[in-house]
Amino acid sequence: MKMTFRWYGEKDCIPLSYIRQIQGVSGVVTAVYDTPVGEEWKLDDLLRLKRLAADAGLETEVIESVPVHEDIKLGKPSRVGYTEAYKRNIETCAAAGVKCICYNFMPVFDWLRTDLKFMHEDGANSLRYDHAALTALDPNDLHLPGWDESYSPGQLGALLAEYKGMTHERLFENLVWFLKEIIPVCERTGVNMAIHPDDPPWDVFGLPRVVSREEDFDRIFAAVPSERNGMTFCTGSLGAGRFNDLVHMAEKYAKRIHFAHLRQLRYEGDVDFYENGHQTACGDVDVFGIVRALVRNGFDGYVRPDHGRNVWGEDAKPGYGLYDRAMGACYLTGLFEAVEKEEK
Ligand code: DNO
Repeated sequence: MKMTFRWYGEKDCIPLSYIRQIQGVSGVVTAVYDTPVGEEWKLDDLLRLKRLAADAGLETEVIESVPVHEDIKLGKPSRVGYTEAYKRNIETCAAAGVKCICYNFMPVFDWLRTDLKFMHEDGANSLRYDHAALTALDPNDLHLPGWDESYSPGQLGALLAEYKGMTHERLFENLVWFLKEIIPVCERTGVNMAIHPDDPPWDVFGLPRVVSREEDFDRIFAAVPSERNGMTFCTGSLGAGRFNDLVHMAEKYAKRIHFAHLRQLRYEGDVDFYENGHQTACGDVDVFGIVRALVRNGFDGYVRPDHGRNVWGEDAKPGYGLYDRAMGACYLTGLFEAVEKEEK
C-alpha cells in the first residue's frame, strides 16, 4: 500500500512542502489541468509536475484523472480520434513514470452535491447531498469545484440534448468499446486503469450511470478481463448506495483495486447523506472493516484520504482542505499498520 494525497497542481492553495510533512504520505495524485478534455497532454507538463513533487520529496505515480471525452461516452464516430489521443496520453503518463490512472465514465457530470458547506454542530463544515434539492437544480447551469469539465453553459445544454435517449445498455457498450481499445496499451506500458464509481451511484437528471454497483463491476471485468482493467474503490461514492456491501466488495475485488479513495459518510434518510471525518465511528462506512478486507485479500494499490471537512477555520476547496485530509491520512495509515501487523 502506498498512501498518497491529492494535489491540484500549482494552483492548489496547499503547498507540496505541507503535504510532505504528513508522515506516511509517499506521493501526490495530480493531473495536467489546463489541457482541454480529449486533447493530448504534453510530456513536459507531466515531467514538470513530477519534478516539483520530487523536489518536495514526493512521488507522482497516480494520475486523477485523464478525463474521457463525452463523444466516447456517447459512442459518436469521433470517439475514434479521441480514443487515439487517450491512448497517447496513457503512453505519455507511462513515460513520466505513472503507474495508475483514475478516470470515470459518468455522462456530463462528475460528482454531485447540493451543499458545499454543510455546517456541523462542532463548527466544521462538509459536503452534503440532498436528493430533493438536487432534482430542483437546473442541470443546464451546474458547475462544481474540482470537475474535469471543459464546457460553457451553452455547450452544456447541447451536450445534455445529445444524451436524450441514451440507455444504460448503450452507455455500457460504449465503455466496453473504449476499454477494449485502451487496455492493450496498458498491458504494453504497465499502467493500471482504475475506473472511478459514479458519485452518487444512481442516475441523475435522466442521465444513465453504469458504474454504480457490484453487478456493474462484475460486468466490466468480465467484458475486459485483463487485470490492468481495475477500479478506484471510492467508499464515499459506492457507500452512498445503501445497496452496496463495501466490506464484501473490498474482499472480492482487492486485487482489482488499484486505487482506494477512503472516506466517511453519514446517512440521512434513504438517499441523502453528508460527509464527515474519516474515522469509522464518524459515519456509516465501516472504514476499519474495509481496510481489514483489503489487507487480508492482497490489496497492493494506492490509497488516498478523500473528501475531508473544513476544520480549524480553513476555507479550502470543498472536500479538499489540508487539515482534515491530513488527519484522515494519519488515521488510515494507522489502520493499515495495525491490520498488516496483526496479519503477519
Ligand atoms: C471528487 C473526485 C472525483 C474523481 C473523478 C475521477 O472529489 O473523487 O472528481 O476525481 O470522478 O475521474
